[in-house]
Amino acid sequence: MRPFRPFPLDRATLAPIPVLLFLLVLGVACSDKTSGSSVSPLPTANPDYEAVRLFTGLSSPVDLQAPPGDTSRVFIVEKTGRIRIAKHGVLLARPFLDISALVSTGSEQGLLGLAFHPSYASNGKFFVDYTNLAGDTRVAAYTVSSDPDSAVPSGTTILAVDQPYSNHNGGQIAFGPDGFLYIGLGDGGSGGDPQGNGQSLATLLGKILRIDVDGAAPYAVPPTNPFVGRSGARGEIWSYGLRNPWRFSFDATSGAMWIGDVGQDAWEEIDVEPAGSGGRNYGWNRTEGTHCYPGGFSCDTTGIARPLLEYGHDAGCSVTGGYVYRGSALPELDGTYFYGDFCTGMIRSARLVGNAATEMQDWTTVLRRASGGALNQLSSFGVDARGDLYFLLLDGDIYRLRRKP
Ligand SMILES: [Ca+2]
Ligand SMILES: [Ca+2]
Repeated sequence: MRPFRPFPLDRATLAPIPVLLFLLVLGVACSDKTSGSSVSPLPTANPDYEAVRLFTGLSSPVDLQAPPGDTSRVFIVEKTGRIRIAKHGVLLARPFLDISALVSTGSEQGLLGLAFHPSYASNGKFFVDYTNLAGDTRVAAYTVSSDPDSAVPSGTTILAVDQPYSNHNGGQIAFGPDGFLYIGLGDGGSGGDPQGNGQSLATLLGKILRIDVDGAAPYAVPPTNPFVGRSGARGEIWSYGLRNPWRFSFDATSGAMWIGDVGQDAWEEIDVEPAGSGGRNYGWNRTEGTHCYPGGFSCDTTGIARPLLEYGHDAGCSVTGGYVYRGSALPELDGTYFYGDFCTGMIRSARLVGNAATEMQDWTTVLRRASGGALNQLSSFGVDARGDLYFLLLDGDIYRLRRKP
């Protein structure tokens, strides 16, 4: 393990500014690559769209959520340990929750995810995923106070997962259309999955979990989970073979789960899982994208779910999964899935028709124009209760996609 890994770029021991230089060098070095097949340019998105900067000066924003039906507020997760509220488009000075005293913030660690209970309006419950001071993953339950813009400051840990390395902590949590809480966990870290966690059903690392936070305290395992009752397997597991599902989301209409799984050295992938299709093996560390890992021409791919999309490290180095657009403001984009790359700020979209990705477009210039052309660390996407789409940059800026006025 190296002492410092840029977030969530874990392939080089580099400080943030050298990372940019590194990427510039990488771009030059790869410009004449003929292998890798992902170089072919995609059509550029319609120039009538723009990204408008709404908020700036946040402390490493990594997630943006809204309680169901709350169209006046968005809640922004700062990796450094606070949840901020933007209300009617204005960032409130006082945080909704501040657990920075509980959180490790090095490399890929931090306060990483937020999910509002589907019945938040009546029960005030929400959940967070963070790295504690020992470097381990905690999922904790909190409640809102009598002030809707302020949470009760102490919560209850509902799930504890030891982390063997500082990187690959996952961190996305989201309620599915079935009302269960899904939790993304990376393979534990280092490189290449040295512990073989991705393919092991005996560990929660390298998985997406599904738990029932209402069925028991601290949670119940849904009896319909795919590995319940299998000897040696953890019942919480929903799907496995994931390296670092840094961001995943549910299509609000179809219920499908879209996963951006960060690759090792060569391939970044997007997986799509039809609603209710638990038990899938996404391949890591036997495969990286559609390719054998660590290389070679053949490997055992029996039972491995192939990604819907992949791109090579000529286009980026760490995929950031996004959302299927289901908002009402841009009806022509209904059903369009947005994703991007942390290292290059690339943004792309695709639509799922049958089992294939179609209508692929490149949106990178939309964000580049708005941000002054810099290489951006695209940490996450977000959607509000209206379905409007946001881009989050680790440097503290948040943008919203809109049609040019
Ligand atoms: Ca880890
Ligand atoms: Ca995979």
